[in-house]
Amino acid sequence: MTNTLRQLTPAATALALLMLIGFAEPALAQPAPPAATTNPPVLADASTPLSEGEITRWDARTLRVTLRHGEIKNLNMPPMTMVFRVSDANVLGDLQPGDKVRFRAEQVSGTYQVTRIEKAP
Ligand SMILES: [Cu+2]
Repeated sequence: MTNTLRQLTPAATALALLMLIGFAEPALAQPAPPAATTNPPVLADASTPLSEGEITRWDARTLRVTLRHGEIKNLNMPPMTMVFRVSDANVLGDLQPGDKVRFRAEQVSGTYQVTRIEKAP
């Protein structure tokens, strides 16, 4: 696609991008169930691997969870301890500090979010 765009005029490129955005939006919006708080975003589900970690802090009021995590391959992130956001307290369920977990983290509009987290077996 990059090669095709390069041959177009700037105006045509802009038009092509607008069309791409126009086509992409309904596809992104469609699979998201309105109130599904425990499900991860559909697009990331199949391809994004779970990472290992341990909850060190969880604040349901601010929706921030601190994880001591191993490598997060999809974010190209080495092991560290850091704070993630969650969209809803239900994402954590009854998990609490000290729990070893597996989780999926994504970068959502500039912030790191945990979109799925479960107790490690
Ligand atoms: Cu990190």
